[in-house]
Amino acid sequence: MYDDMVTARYYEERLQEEYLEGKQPAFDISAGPIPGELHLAAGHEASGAGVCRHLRDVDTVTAPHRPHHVAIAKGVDLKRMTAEIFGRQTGLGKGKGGHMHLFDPDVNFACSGIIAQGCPPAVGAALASKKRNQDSVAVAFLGEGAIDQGGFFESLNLASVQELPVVFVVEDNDWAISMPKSRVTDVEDGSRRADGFDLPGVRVDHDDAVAVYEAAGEAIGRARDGNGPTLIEVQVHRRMGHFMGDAQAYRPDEDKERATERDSIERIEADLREQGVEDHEIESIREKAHDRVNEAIEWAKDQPEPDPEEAYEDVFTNSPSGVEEIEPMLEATGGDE
Ligand SMILES: Cc1ncc(C[n+]2csc(CCOP(=O)(O)OP(=O)(O)O)c2C)c(N)n1
Ligand SMILES: [Mg+2]
Repeated sequence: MYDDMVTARYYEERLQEEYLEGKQPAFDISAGPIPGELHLAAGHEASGAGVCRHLRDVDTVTAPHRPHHVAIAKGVDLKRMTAEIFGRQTGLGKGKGGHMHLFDPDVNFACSGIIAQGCPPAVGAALASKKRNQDSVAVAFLGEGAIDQGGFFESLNLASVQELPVVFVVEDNDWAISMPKSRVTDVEDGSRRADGFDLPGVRVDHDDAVAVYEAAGEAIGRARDGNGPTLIEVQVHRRMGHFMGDAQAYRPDEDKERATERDSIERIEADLREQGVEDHEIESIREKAHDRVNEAIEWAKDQPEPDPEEAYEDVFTNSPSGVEEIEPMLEATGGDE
């Protein structure tokens, strides 16, 4: 878990540096080596690491727009993920998706910029697992700002009534862009959303990887054993702005300080030391993580740009030139569907 967490934190520190290159002076979001928005998950690492430690490649994970810590903990190919973020041809989505749309079928990972969007596909994966009599599970990560979305409620309902092997993990960082949680819902403990669907709901009220690991172990075990879904909410912290370039004028200074004073990475380091892990062992994990990240970033930056000719390949749309492209597609799929 420590490895996943330091890898994620350092990865994002490096992405930040790369992202800012060429964006100034007017903060042109499309300029520089990483075009588009970038949402960093510093302060969320404990949740990705604690949950994904229980998962295998065949288990499905869906994540939202702040996905790096989860993707890394799930074992997504770091090089191809980085190439995707840099918009390169060898990226996971051939450079078409960017950092919010990472798909790695080898480890059954997907994320989306549409909040709560990951819930229905996770339920679908869980339903498939049940119908096939497999013991794979699915986990949907979402933010606390997404817990009033219809797709979330419908997913909880279907998962509950069909007793599907799925776990919903709400990462509560207190903010949805500039909107504090208290202005969005009167339910302080989001895991209580489970009550309305007669599901177990658990809240981990501090972002401690071991506490998350324990709560997730129970929930994932229950799902694997055929005993249905669980909703977990984990208190995490948004150490950064909503996205890179967010001046956070809406956020009180004390709140920013609170978010950085509790660092789950320092906490797990302290835990490791307490259990007799030596400083040099901790340092070695950290160094290896840094090397792996730097290697992935160097590799990605060397990759070719996508050929503009391929823009309409692998996408659910017709080319601007028109209808003639659709007819062969209809034929291939068997008619009017
Ligand atoms: C369906 C939908 N509505 C609105 C948005 C715009 N949007 C992007 S992120 C976000 C807030 C998300 O907050 P939260 O779920 O708490 O996740 P966090 O950013 O805090 O990690 C919103 C409203 C969106 N992406 N999708
Ligand atoms: Mg949030």
